[in-house]
Amino acid sequence: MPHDSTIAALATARGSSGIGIVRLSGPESWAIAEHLTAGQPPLADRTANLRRICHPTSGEVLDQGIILPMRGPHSYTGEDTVELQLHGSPLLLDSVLQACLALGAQPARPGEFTFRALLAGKLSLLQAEAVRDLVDAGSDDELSLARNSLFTDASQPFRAVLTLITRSLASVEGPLDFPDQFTEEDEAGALQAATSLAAEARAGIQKLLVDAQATEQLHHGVTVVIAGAPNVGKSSLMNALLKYPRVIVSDVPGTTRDSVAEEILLGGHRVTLIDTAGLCATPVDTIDQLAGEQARQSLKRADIVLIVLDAETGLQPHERDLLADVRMLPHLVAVNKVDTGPVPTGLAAEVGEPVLGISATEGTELAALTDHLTKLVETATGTVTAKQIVTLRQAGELKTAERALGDFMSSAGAVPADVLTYLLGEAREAIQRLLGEHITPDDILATVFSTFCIGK
Ligand SMILES: Nc1nc2c(ncn2[C@@H]2O[C@H](COP(=O)(O)OP(=O)(O)OP(=O)(O)O)[C@@H](O)[C@H]2O)c(=O)[nH]1
Ligand SMILES: [Mg+2]
Repeated sequence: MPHDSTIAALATARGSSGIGIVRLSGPESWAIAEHLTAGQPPLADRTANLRRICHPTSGEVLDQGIILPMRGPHSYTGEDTVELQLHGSPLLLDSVLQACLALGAQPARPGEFTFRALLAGKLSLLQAEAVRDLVDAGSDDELSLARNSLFTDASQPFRAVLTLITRSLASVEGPLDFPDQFTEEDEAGALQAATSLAAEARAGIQKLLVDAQATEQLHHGVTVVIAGAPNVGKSSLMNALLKYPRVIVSDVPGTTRDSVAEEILLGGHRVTLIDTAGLCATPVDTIDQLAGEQARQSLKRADIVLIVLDAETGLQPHERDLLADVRMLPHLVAVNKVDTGPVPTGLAAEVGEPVLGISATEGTELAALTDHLTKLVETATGTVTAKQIVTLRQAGELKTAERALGDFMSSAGAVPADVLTYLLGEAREAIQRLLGEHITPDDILATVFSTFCIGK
């Protein structure tokens, strides 16, 4: 379905970079590119054309770069497209984008290039979602699953479910459509067959819903909370793990107030690291109390707790309470500041488990700490391995189908056959919508492409 409008957007991330790309798609994209390169040789299709890009009215040279024009339908969107590969200055790229808009292009909406590719039949809806997941992948696991969805036929398990539902529906509809040809016994047999097909479809859906849950967990990653008493070096450790000075460190106890979260990759897994306020025996004021409450809230979100003790002070009474609170969670006890003296004798026995002596400021044993933490992260993610990405939208449709199939199975034989066909029809439509069939472009725009970045 060709579009009348031509869209333009920055296709690379904002910010200074070696190269930045402005992308055009639609019927006017070549004309716009030729206008920007007026007075120079015409652009050759599917060829890297080195050209000066000039302002359409003043003629000022905006940049010199590679222009890559592609005639539709042999392009990502299936339309005429042009990519302008320019110097990666945000101001320069914006000036070229503004020039494209001045020549009649419209600013692209989020995901509009991929949306056009979908409408042109270049991608399926599942592949379009996989493009978004690929771009947004925050861990190796998400990246490889998104690649699988994009480059292999990810629709297969959904289609298998759809086939089962369609066969089940045909079984129920047979006696309705040809009542003369079905004895009562045949009818009972047909209903029996329909029920077992529906049960098989439902089991398939339930497996996919497990993948949906695993996908969600992959997107959220694993949360590691750094906790301990004031001044033990939690923030110093946070900065050391992040490898840059993100949070304030000082020798004043109570420096950290708000919990601070940052993402890192550990063993290719997405990890949210949270630095918290020091937990003290008795808060000295309201702010101290509020900070302590927020730290406890953060601890409730923890998949893994990294407890920090201080080699100089040993184990304090309120640290025992913290240890008791997290004992049932995956955790790791680090004894910081070993550069000032060794881990006190008997501390591990007092803690009741092995401890790791580290120095956040000197880097001592931080590699061992990272290894240990990575293993805990792997254990936390290992239990939720997704076989394929199942997005929230897809999970919503799967749940609708699962409910309808459940209703069908519990009412088969007890309600008129047309109610049963209605329920199976509902299940079938949900899976069809999931696959992008029987769904309007407006719905697709609203449910899928609103979560894309601009320029994709
Ligand atoms: N010698 C030594 N000092 C450290 C080490 N880690 C942190 N410190 C010092 O200990 C003090 C407290 O460090 P922070 O990282 O702010 O401690 P914190 O646990 O975040 O403290 P609060 O935010 O107040 O709870 C600072 O003076 C740090 O320089 C270490 O490994 N060795
Ligand atoms: Mg701190």
